[in-house]
Amino acid sequence: MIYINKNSLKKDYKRKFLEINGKELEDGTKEQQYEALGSLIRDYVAKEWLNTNNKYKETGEKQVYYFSMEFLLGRLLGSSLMNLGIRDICREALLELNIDLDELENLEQDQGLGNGGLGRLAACFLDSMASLNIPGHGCGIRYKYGFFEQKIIDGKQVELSDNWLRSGNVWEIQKRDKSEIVKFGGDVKMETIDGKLTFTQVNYESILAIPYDTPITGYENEVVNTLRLWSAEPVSNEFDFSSFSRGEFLKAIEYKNSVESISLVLYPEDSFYEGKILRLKQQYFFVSAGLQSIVRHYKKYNSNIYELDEKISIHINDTHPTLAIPELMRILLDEEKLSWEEAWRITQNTISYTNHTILAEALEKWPINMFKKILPRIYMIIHEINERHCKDLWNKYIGQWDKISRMAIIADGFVRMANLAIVGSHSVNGVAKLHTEILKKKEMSDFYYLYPNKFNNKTNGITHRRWLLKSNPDLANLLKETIGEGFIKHPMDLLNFEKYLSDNNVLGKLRNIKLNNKVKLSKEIYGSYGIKVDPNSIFDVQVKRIHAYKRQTLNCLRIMDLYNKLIENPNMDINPRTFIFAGKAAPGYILAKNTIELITSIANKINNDPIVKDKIKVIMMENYRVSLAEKIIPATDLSEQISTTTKEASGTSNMKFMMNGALTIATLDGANIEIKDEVKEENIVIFGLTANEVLDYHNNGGYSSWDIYNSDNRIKRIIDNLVDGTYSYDREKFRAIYDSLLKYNDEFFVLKDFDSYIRAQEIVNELYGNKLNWQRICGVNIAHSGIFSSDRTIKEYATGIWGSDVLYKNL
Ligand code: 26Q
Repeated sequence: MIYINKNSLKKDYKRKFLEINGKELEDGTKEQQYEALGSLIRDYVAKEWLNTNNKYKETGEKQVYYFSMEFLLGRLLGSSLMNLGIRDICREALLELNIDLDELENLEQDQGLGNGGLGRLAACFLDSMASLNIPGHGCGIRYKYGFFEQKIIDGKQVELSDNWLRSGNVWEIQKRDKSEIVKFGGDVKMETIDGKLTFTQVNYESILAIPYDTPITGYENEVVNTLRLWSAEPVSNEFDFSSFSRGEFLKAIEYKNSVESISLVLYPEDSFYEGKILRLKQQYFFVSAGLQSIVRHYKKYNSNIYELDEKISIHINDTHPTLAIPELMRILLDEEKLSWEEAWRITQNTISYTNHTILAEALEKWPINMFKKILPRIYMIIHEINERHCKDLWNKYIGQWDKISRMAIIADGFVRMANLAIVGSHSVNGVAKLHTEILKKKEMSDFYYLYPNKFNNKTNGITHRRWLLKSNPDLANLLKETIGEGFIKHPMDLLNFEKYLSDNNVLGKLRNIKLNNKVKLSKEIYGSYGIKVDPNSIFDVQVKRIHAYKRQTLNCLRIMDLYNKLIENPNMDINPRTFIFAGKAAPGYILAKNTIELITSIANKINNDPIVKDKIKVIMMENYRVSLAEKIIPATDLSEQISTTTKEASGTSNMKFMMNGALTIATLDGANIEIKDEVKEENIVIFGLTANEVLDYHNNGGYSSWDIYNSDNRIKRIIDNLVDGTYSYDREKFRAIYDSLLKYNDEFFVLKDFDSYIRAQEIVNELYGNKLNWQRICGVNIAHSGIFSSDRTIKEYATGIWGSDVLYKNL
């Protein structure tokens, strides 16, 4: 909370503008006006930031560090202003200067240092930790290029680099004096000093890690935590031009580039693992820099290294930062000279791990030879961890070699990161109830029976500050008018909204708010793609990464089916629908890219067909990212959460949609199950195979997509449409999708779930016909969304994993 009035803000802003640009505000470009406002806000934050850090030093309270390869923050201007409690007066002040705040906010480049769910979850968690007065900070990589920018050209995805730092970043502060050295390669020298075996890395390559800190403001509570992102540089950046022959100079430049490549670009794959050397270097780079700086800071204010685990929690976001385990061991053993037993106790107590996927193809494992060469000392430590772990297993599971080899950390020529993460941490959690059950009973069952107490569930959440207050201000205002402002600090209070759902006046307002949001999105769509959509049609939305398991194909097939039906019977009575898609495909994921082409081809056909044009439209919006999600989600009537059951660990957009008053059509997968339990069956539309049915097919076989194709005419027709020229002159264009469904027996049960999906969509159509009831359902969804605030999730992490004292101020 910043105490400032409109006039001083105006004065400060003009002064700031002049200081940066050397000219008057009126003479500046919009970009300059944005930059000056951002810098001013960061100045305002600076004092609270310092105070927060000083307070943490004084109280010596436990600090949480969230280690993640990805932080998908999106834009910061609007949310910072909101958290500081000055967005309204800032809007007024700027208006008096003839500047539109929304316009400036829209100029900000998204900070897109993440792929999707996992990266956005990290961002929501930072927001919740700061807002709940929890001393929790982020640690990651300052990629020069974030997640690629997607263009759709001739119906195909084209990737452009995301040069997000091009015009600078007003939010970050470079802290060169807090740099760390990270060591790669070389050999390990073993010698006995004073009777003790010691290990020293020699002939290594040093890389300089420079931290850039971004303030993370809490909501109106004067807390400012830190997101620290590391950038790689050569240790010495100085070239002595005169002493370099031309060849040496070029070599020096090449060297500089190879070092900087470590923090150059975010890998755009989110569910497929490839053992790339550079990715391993990225992982060690930020983990080592982060841990060194944490331990250095700790030692400055604490004399007893043995109490490190009482003062610090390190949480690893999936296995990507698992090297934190051997790196902390290295620091404690080689630098602090602790015994193995003490170092291991501290490491295990300090580290906790979240799993975000059960897709086998996403499990990280590194070839031993590559690993040893890049991280020789770290490999030795993992080897020792594995030896001790396997010895325990031998004693416990006598003769059960299969089980022991499944549980080993090093086996078959690979280092298995998930096994290391489980063994080296005190807590392993899944991200929704079903997901955690699958981890315990199936994927990680060997470990669950060995360490039952390590495993726990923490159902994901989203910050209602960004995803309701900021992205849907009209809805937030209606809630304030009805139930009061309490829900902002206590999102469970949203339940009080249920009382108002018998009031037709409130339902009418809900309807108008949604319609308004739809009108805004329609304008955006018209502006970007020249396509007119009807704001009174059902906005039926699937926005997320493009992946076979998320089944955008199922969505496409039912649109194709509906189109066939409308062509046959143009007078069919349906509520008009606008099908909206958005999402990026990993650049190397051919089938996903093919799916985008299918969507755009369907759009092309349908949007240009006069027979159906008033009934259905299909839109593929380009370059899905946080700031676009903030526009689409509040304008959505129907949220498509149609993954193959068991495959989506949780999903988080499902929560954002319900919070914004959309109806969900869903399989019983991930957090959809918990959403259903909250809103009750009559306020969500469920279809498809259950988890047990899917697991049963996996275990026992018995599914044939051919049989379905041959026995259902609708399905036969649309599958044939993929290759009969209906959607492309090039009949081979969708062959890969066709083959995945028939030749490869439809791994994700698209055809199996088709009929039940169509029937579910018919129910949606009927529900929409009764306007008041539809609004009531949307209201129930809003009222029950409080439990999916990441504030609830973070409280559970704080009390259940990091140590309840982390939260003591709020208890
Ligand atoms: C791993 C190795 C090499 C290259 C890339 C990766 C990689 C990168 C990102 C693997 C996975 C990811 C991201 C995964 C992800 O976003 N998972 C999602 O996490 C959400 C938050 O928990 C869940 O809601 C989603 O269900 C889950 O898919």
